[in-house]
Amino acid sequence: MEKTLVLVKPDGVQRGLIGEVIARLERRGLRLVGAKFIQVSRELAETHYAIHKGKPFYEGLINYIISAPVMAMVWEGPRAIAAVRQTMGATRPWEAAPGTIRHDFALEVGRNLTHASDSVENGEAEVALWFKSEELVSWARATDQWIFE
Ligand code: IDP
Ligand code: MG
Repeated sequence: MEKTLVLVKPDGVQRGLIGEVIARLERRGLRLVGAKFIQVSRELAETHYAIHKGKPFYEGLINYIISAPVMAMVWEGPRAIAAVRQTMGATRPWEAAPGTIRHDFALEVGRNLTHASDSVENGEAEVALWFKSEELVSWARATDQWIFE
């Protein structure tokens, strides 16, 4: 089963949208396996966003992600990476499809509310970066048989 790292970034936390994001992922059928509310260190932010180092928006991105607490979560399900990216919407909110989180709640790329892993490989690396294995819960949900084929 694929796992993906999901962050409700500081703007989502400040705007009271943690519950909205969780509700949409739950409703989609994804299964929560880990969650923690944390203040991100600059070191973790820089490791997480290392791929963007050198880009014009990099410094702003790091300062954004450490500016207030984030809700970090791991969700799993069949094709969870693609499913969560789809529910989040495109990186640039003005390009995000109606009905997606970024379309429905955001206007600016630097205030786009959420992070979600973009590949199975990155999902595994990001989950390992943000969570210790003992912080992840392996569980069977009562509704699994009605959601997972
Ligand atoms: P993603 O979050 O949809 O995976 P990435 O391209 O990986 O998008 O970029 C990481 C984050 O960096 C974005 O979510 C957004 O917050 C920020 N970002 C990306 N491009 C820009 C930009 O052009 N200006 C400002 N911030 C940006
Ligand atoms: Mg990305």
